[in-house]
Amino acid sequence: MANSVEEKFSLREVLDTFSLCLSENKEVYVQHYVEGWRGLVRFMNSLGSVFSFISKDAVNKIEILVNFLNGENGAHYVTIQSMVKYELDNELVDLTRRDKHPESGCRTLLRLHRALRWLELFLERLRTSSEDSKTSVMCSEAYNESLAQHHAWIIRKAAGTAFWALPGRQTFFDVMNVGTPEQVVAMLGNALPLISEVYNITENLYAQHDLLQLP
Ligand code: 1PZ
Repeated sequence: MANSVEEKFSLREVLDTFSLCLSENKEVYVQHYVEGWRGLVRFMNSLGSVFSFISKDAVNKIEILVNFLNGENGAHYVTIQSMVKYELDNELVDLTRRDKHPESGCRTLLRLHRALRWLELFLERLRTSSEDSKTSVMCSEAYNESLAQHHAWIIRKAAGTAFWALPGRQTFFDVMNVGTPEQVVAMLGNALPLISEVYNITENLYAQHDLLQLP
């Protein structure tokens, strides 16, 4: 009862997962990246069922990547760098329109990568927020600066509606299960630079190969 696994769940552990993403030579491990996302989805689900259309899409993308990782060419999917090289060298990426490879690892990961930017912007707002700040406002501002630019009107509309259902700042902190607001702020201060680093490395890699607009 009281000490179920659910209750021990803490956003600290989830964000820690992102710190495992980087190899010594700054490559990004797909497995830890995907695990980080699984944790975020678990967190989002605990906020209520209004978010299920968002988490379903994230889960679907996670599964696509896990299938590549566990598939016969899994060795090429160990890092984002090796995945990009393998898929490009073998023409496994639809570059201009979705066609033979509508669910490549590269385009799938790009969707999560864009969402990671939303996360970074949102958590930074949360970190620097005051008691009377509104989570729905922080969330939609972060969304408009990032993901929204890649979403069709109908999705933006649905996302905007879901944001209104976000719990207030204090409840949000409670669900994060990290401790006092001061501890949340400290935890975010530690986690954010790591998330940005993972984001920036991926962004540069995709930019280098001209993959930032994959259909
Ligand atoms: C805590 C509050 C959660 C707010 C999350 C903010 C993000 C809103 C995103 C709305 C996405 C809606 C559903 C599906 C969208 C897909 O069309 C796109 C593009 O994929 P394609 O159609 O090209 O295959 N999918 C995405 O952009 C990936 C979205 C993943 C969002 C994960 C959010 C995780 C939040 C963690 C919470 C801490």
